[in-house]
Order: sequence, then structure tokens, then C-alpha cells
Amino acid sequence: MKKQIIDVVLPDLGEGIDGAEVSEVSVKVGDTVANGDTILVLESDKASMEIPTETPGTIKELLVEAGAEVKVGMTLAKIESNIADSSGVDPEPVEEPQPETKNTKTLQIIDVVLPDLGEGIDGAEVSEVSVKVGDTVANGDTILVLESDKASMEIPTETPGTIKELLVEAGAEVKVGMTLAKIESNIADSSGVDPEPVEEPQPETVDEPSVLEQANPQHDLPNSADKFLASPGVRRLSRELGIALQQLSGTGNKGRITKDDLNAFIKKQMAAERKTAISINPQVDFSQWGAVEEVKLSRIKKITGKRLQEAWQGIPHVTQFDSADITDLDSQRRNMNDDLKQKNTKVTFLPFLLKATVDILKSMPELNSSLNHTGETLIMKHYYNIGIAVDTPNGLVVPVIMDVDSKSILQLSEELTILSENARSGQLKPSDLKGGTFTISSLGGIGGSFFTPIINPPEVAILGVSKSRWEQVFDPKSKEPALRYIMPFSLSYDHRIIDGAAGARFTTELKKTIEELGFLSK
Ligand code: CAO
Repeated sequence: MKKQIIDVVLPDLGEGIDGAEVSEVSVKVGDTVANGDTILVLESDKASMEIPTETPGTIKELLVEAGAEVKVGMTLAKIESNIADSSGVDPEPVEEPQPETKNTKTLQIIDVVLPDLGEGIDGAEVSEVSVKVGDTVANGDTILVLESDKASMEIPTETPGTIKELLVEAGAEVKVGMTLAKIESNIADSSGVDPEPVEEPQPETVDEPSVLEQANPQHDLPNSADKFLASPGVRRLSRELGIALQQLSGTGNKGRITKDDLNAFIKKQMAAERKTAISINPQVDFSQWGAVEEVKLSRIKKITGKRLQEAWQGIPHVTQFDSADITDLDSQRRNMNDDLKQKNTKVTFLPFLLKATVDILKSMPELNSSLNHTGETLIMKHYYNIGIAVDTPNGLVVPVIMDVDSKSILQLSEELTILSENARSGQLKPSDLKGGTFTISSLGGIGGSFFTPIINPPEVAILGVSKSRWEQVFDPKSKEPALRYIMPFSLSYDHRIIDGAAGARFTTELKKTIEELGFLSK
């Protein structure tokens, strides 16, 4: 073995492209690279290309930088490599011995079919189409990325050639055995050799939501529809790390997100996490004043605690208090429960409050919105998915009841029972925690009057419900004191989005609709 310095030269880029701009230098001097490792990403008018090295070794010199124009044949880098040659002469390219066949190659159109995905997965959603018609692909190149409930998978082609037709698009549901694309290929004729087998794609199993996903339950990863410039390598890495590219600002050419941007983002996140994790408590030996016991926090408590701290510190909260006379609602509920007795089921106040809340959200859409990640726009949601805070032995979780506006009181009651049981037995699925637009936290079954709930970001408001009490109030109709069942409630809202007037209007309208039972006829 002898160490030699080998020039990495820009190869022919095909499709008549004789030069391009360097959008990313993926290595630095001193890095060790293997055969096929990307050293540069280029951006031409026609395509974005990763330039790999065919020489394994150590990067000794980099002769180009991001933003530079490079031409075919230009030396890009110098690599120190162990070459198995004692003569000291540059190794002649040695032709791989070819199997002795009497092959002739013919052009054929080959169907790329979705292979068996394993783990009982028979279909999935296309989250990214990684190629386009006209692209040249090699054996093992990714053509699609799929996202199932269980895993994220890159689907490679086993056929090298040119993409002639793409039969699926991002967002489509695909099933095992379905034809995904057609490739024009130089395949050995009948006397020839079968194309090389490619390893089955191994889904990276993500049975449990990642901490990142749990901490940001509504946070979805990017799909091909996003408009962020990033090389396939950076996209792959960001997917593997569970980082949505929308959160990053690209410093590369035309705003391209580079590996350095991804690294800088991760460093920033880690620093922020360290900062948040630093307790405001000084280290104290409490045992000096008496017996103590140290108990570990549950995983849910740690995740929720961090999220609550971030929400409390990051959102300017205002809480508006009010109360509603629920005497009529209570008799309505009792009547309903009398009818339900045979079915051995009953309805609490919460399903009614869900309906009444959605009724008001429809007329005050800013309370059903989210700030977008730049803080420049508000995303108004035309669906009403309400999160319910559930107290469990392991801590607080917030499963979501979807499309509350289209469900009856009874349906909501049944769903609430199932979700809270699943929450308490630890059987919630990641999807049960996603997609909420507003949250209700009810302590009505426990006690207390009024509390200040913390907003569940990216939502902008949360309703806190407290235990109702019988109170003597002045009846404006009879002008007599009357005994009425009064429910205290509070609305915490994000003051960046909701003005005080809107907050007070919401609680006033909610009180009115609960007292007049207006929402029941809708
Ligand atoms: N006033 C008077 N009684 C009330 C009431 C209210 N506002 N809310 C509930 N009740 C009654 C119910 O009607 C039920 O009584 P009946 O059996 O006679 O009907 C009883 O209190 C118990 O109700 P519940 O709490 O079991 O059921 P729910 O539908 O009201 O709430 C759930 C379900 C899952 C929200 C609740 O069990 C829970 O976990 N609450 C805690 C949420 C929490 O911890 N929030 C704090 C988060 S910190 O921001």
C-alpha cells in the first residue's frame, strides 16, 4: 500500500451540462471519505447534483468553494489515498473482469413495482418523489420516499436507466405491487445476466413518537411540496433527524439549506434545550432539615413540563374569567342521562362545552388559528379539532377530538370516554395527540373555582373549566333571588394574536350560548 495524492476531477455531467455552480461543499480538509461519498453539490439551470468521489481517502485540499462556477474536467479536490501499487506509477484504470457472456444489450421499458415493505405494511403515502422524468438512475438510487404509520422508507430502483414515466405523485397512497414508474433500461437480453439484486429497503421503525414529535405533536415533517432548496443528502439527513426544513433559513446559494445550516440549527436547539433544562432551583441538600426521598419524573411529565415552560415563557398569556349559569344545561343533561340509563352510559358537561366552544370559534376564527413559523402570518383553520387535557397517573396528556362540529353530544361523549381511558392506560397513538386547534382543560370533576390554564402551542387559546356551585343569584326576569347552578370558566389567550376585547367577547359569547343552549339546535 502506498499513499498517493489523487485529483478529484469534475466528471461529465451529461444532458449537455458543461458547468454549474457549487451550492454546497459537503466535506472539509481532513475529512475521511469513502468511495461514493458526496463531496460537492452543484446547481445548474437544469438540475441539482451531488458529486461523489470515486477515491477513498483523506481530503488534503479543497480547490473550490460554495458559489464558485466549475467546469467539467476541473480539479475539485485532492485526496490522499492508499493505493495498492508499489511501482509508484499512477495506477492505470483496471477494467473490471466482465463475465463471459454473449450478451447484446437492448433498450427495454421496465416497470418499477412497490416491493414488499415488511412488518405487515401493505401500503403507505408518498412523501417525496425523488426523481423526475428524464432523470438517469443507477441501481439502488432512491426514486420515492414513503411514510407509513410505522416507518419512513426510501424506495430504490433495481433497474438502472432513464425515468420514462412516473405513475405516482407526492401525497398519493400506494400499495405493495403497484407500478410506481417506468424506466428505459439497457438490460442484457435473454441470454444475459439478471440485474444486480438490491437490498430490500429496511424501514426505520418509529413505533413510538420521537421525543421531538411528542414535544411538538402538531409538527409535521416536510414533504416534496415544500419550496425549500436543499440537496437530497440534506433532505435525507433532516428526515432521519426528524427536523422540518421549514424551521431553517438557508445560507447557501438562492437560500439553499446546506449541511452547515442543519448543523448550526442542531447546535442552537441543543443549546436552547440545555438552557431550558437548567433548573431555576439552586442545588440544595434538603436532607439537612429532615428525611427526603428522590423520585424520578415520568417521561410524560418531563416532556410536558418542558413544553409548558416554553409556552409560559414564550407566549404573552392573558386570562379572562367569567361564569355561566348552567342550571338549564344541567337539566337538559339529566334528561339525556335518564334516557341513557338502559344503555348504562351517561354524559358529563364536557361534550356540551365542546359544542358550545366550537359554536363560538366559528364566529371568532382568530381563536382557532396559529401563527406561522416566521411569525409573519396567521393560519386560519377551517376545521375544529379540540384537545382535551386528561389527568393520568403519569402526567398530563392532551388527546384531540377531531371535527367536533360534525359530531353529536353522544358521539363526543363516547369518544371522550375512549380517549381518556386510552390516555390513562398509556394506549394513545401519536395521531391521537396531533392536529388540535384549541384546547379545553376541565377541572370541573375535581374542584376549585377559576384557574389560569397554559396555552398549548401552536394553538392560541385554551379554555379552563372549574367546578359548578349552587349560588343564590338575582334573577333579572322575576327580580327575585334564585338558586342557580353556576360554572366558573377562564380563557387564556395569546395576546400577540388575540386582543383583550376579543378575549372578553369570547367569554361573553360562550356564557350566552351555554345559558341559552343556542348551540344545541345547530
Ligand atoms: N361542574 C360540576 N360538575 C362537573 C363539572 C363542572 N364543571 N365537570 C364535570 N363535572 C362532574 C361530571 O358531570 C361528573 O359527575 P357525574 O358523574 O355526576 O356526571 C364528575 O364531575 C366527574 O367528571 P369527569 O371529570 O370524570 O368527566 P369530565 O367529562 O368532566 O372530564 C376529563 C373528563 C378526562 C377531562 C377529566 O376526567 C380530567 O382528566 N380532568 C383533569 C384535566 C386536568 O388535569 N386539567 C388541568 C390541566 S393543567 O392546565
